[in-house]
Amino acid sequence: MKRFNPLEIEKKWQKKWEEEKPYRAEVKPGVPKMYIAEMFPYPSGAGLHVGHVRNFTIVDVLTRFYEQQRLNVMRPFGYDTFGLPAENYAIKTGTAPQEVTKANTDNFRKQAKRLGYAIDWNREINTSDPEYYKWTQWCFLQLFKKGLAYQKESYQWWCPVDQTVLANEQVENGHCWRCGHEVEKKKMKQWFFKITEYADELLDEIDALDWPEKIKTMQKNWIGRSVGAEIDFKVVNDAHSITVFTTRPDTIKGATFLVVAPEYPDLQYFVSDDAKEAVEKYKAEALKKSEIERQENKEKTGVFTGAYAINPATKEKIPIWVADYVLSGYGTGAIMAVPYNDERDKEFAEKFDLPIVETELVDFDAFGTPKTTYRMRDWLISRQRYWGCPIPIAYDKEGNPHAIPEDELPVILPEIQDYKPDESGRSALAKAKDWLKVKIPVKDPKTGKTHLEEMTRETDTLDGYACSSWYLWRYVSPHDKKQAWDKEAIAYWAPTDIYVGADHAVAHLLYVRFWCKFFADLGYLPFREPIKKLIYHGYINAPDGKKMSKSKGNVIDPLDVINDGYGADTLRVYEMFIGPVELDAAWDPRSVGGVYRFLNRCYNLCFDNKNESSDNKNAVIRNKTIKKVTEDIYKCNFNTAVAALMEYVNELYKEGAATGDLVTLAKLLKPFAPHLASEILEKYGADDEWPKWDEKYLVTDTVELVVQVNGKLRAKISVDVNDLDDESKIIDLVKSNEKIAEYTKGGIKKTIFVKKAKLVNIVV
Ligand code: ANZ
Repeated sequence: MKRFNPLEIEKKWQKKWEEEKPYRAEVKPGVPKMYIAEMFPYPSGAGLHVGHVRNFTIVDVLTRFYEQQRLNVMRPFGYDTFGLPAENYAIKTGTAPQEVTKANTDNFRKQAKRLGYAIDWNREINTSDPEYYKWTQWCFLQLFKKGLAYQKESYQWWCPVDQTVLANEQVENGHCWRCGHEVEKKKMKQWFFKITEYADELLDEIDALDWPEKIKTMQKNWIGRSVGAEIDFKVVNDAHSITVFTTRPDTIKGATFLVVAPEYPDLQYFVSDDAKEAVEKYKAEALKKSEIERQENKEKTGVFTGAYAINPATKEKIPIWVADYVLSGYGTGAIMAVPYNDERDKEFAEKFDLPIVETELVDFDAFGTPKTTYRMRDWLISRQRYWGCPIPIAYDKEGNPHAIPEDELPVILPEIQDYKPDESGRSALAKAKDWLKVKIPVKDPKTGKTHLEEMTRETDTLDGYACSSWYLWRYVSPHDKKQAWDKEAIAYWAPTDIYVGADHAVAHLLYVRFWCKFFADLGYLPFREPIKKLIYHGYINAPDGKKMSKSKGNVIDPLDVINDGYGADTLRVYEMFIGPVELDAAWDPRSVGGVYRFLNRCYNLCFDNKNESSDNKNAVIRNKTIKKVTEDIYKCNFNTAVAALMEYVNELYKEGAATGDLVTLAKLLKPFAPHLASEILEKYGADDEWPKWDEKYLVTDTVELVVQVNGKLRAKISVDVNDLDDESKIIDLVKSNEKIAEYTKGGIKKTIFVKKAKLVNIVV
C-alpha cells in the first residue's frame, strides 16, 4: 500500500499549478465575481511567520470555496515594501533598500508558493516598484489639485531614534510604534491629507458595512463627531477674542473662567508681563507630555495668564488660565470652564480656588454659532525618509509648491550611497544634489505663456499608508501603463468583496475609505465604500500564550513545520483548526501532529478503502457534513468546519465508505488541504465542484419528551417527531431508557402519554 507522503504530493501539485496557472483571473462579463484579498504584508527579512499563514490561509480557503462554486474569483498578491526597517538596515550596512527588498519579496513569493495558495501570480504588486508608485504619485497630485493635500506648520510627534515624524495613529502611549522609544513634539512644516473633509460620510456609512462591530466602533470613536457651538469671549483690554468650543452652550452662565491649551497660538498676545515666565515654563513642560497623558485623570495643573475675558451671558470678568487638560488640536484649543457641570473643570476650580456657581441654564441658541467638531485630525502624510514614495512636488524660489507634471511621473528615487538623514532632519534625498534640481513649466498669468523654471524637489516622501490606500484598485489592472486602474476592470471586480486582516483597525481601513470617496467624487470609482466584508482574525501566540518574538526565541517558523515532513496541508488545516477565527490562539505542537494524523487517515481511507459500503448508506452523515462545512465557511467558522470533516472521516471508518463519500470528502477538504484533495479527486477522476446537500436526508427533526415517574421528572428523551403519532412505539422507547428502567424495576402500574405536552407519566 502507498503511504501518505505530503511532501511528494505537494511538489507534484505545485508544479502543475505553476505550469497551468489555474488561478488566473479574467474579467468575464455576466459571470458573478468574487474579489478576495488579504491586507498585503510587509516582507521582512525573517520571511513568512505563522501569523501570515493564518491570514493567507483564510483568504485561500475562501478563494477555493467560491472557485469550487464556480464564481469568477480573483485573489491577487502584493507587498507593502516601503518603510523603516529596510531604510534603517541601509543606514547601518549601506545595502540599498532596493536590494534588500528584492531579496525579501523573492523569498516571500517562494514561501507563499510553497503553501499552495490559489494566487493569480500575474497580479503581483510591489509598492516600491516605480511601475506602482508612479500611480501613488498620480493619486497624490489629484488630492493636491483639489486642495486636499496641503502643507501646514504644526507640532508633530517626532521619534528621536528613527528621526522621523509620526502620525497620531503611530504613537502608542507616548512611544514610537516601531522602535518603542519615547516620542517628542517638534514644530515642522508637513504635508497633510484633508480626511476631515469626509468625516461625516466616513462616520455615517459605517453602520451599513459588513464589518466586525469592534472595528466599526473603533472607527466611530476615532472620528469622534461632537455637536455643539463656538462662542466668542472678548479679552479685557485687548483686541483679541477667545473662541471656545462647547457641547453645552446652555451652561454658559456657569462659565466662571476660561482655559486655553499651552500651545494656544494667540496666547503670547494677552499673557500679562508678570505671568509670561511662568506660562513659558508651563508650556515647555506640557509639550513633553502626550495627549493621552494629558487626558489621564491625574492631578490638574495650570497657570494663570494674568488676563481676563468677558462672559457674554453674565457680562462678568472671568480669568483666563492655561492648562494642559485642554488639548490644542481639539475644538478651538480653548474652553469655557463650567465647574458646576463639568467634572474636570470642577477639579481644576477646586485646586486653584476658582469660583463655582450654580448654573442657570439658558436657551441653547442664544449664544455662539452651531459647530460640529471631530476628534479625527487631518492625516499627516509626509516623512523625512529616503525609503518612501517621493512626493511629486517642487518648490520655486519663494518656496511655493508646484506639482510635477503628470507626464513626468514617476519621480524616481535616486540611487544614493549614504542613507542617513541630513543634520537638519531632512531625508537623505536632500543630499542628492543633481536629483534635487528640476525644471517645471510655469504659466505666466499675465502673458499666458509657459516657461521652464528651475525648482527644488521636495525631499519628504509619503508615509507607507498612502501606498496602501489604493492598492486594492491597482490589483484589477496591475500592469496598466496608462492609468492607475482600468475603468472596465474596476467596474467588474471592485469593490473588494472580502478583505482579511489582523491589524490597522483605524488608520489603514479609514484611509482606504477616504480615498475611495475622493476618487468616487472625481468619477474614477463607481462605488463609495471599498470593502464589503471585513474579516478580522486573531493572532497566533507561542505555546505559552506569549507573543512570538525573535528576542524571546519562541518563534515558530512555518517552513520548519512543513519541512519536518508535515507538509503545507497540515500547516494550513492546523491554522484553520486552531480556534475561532476572531480570537488569538496559542500554538500547540501536539495538535499539529493530530491534524497530520487526520490527513493521513483521509489518505488511507481514499487510497486503501478496505471497507467499501453501498452507495447510499452514509447519505445522512454525508449530507449533514456538506451542509455543516458549507455553512461554517460562509460564517468563517473554519475550526468547526474542520471538526465536522474529522467527524465525517471517523464515521466513514466505522461504517465503510462508498466512492461518492470519498469524493465528497475530497471536495470539502480542498479549500483547506488543496494538495491532498487534488490527489484524491484525481484518483477518482472527479472534478472539484462544490457539493450540494439534499435536505431530504436531513429531516431528523427531533423533539424532547419529558418522562415522569410518579409525577417526578426522571428523564428527558429525544425522539423523532414522526414517532409521536405511534403511542406504543413511544412507550417502548421510554421503557427501554436505562434511567427509566431503573426507576420502574418494581413493575409499572400505568403509563399515560400526553402527546400535546410531549410528556409520559409512569405510575409505579
Ligand atoms: C462647557 C461644558 C459644560 C462642557 C459641561 C462640557 C460639559 P466632547 O464631547 O468630547 O466633544 N472641550 C472642548 N475643547 C476641548 C479641548 N480642546 N480640550 C479639552 N476639552 C475640550 O467634549 C466637548 C467638551 O469638552 C466641550 O464642552 C468642552 O467643555 C470640552 F457641562 O464646554 B464643554
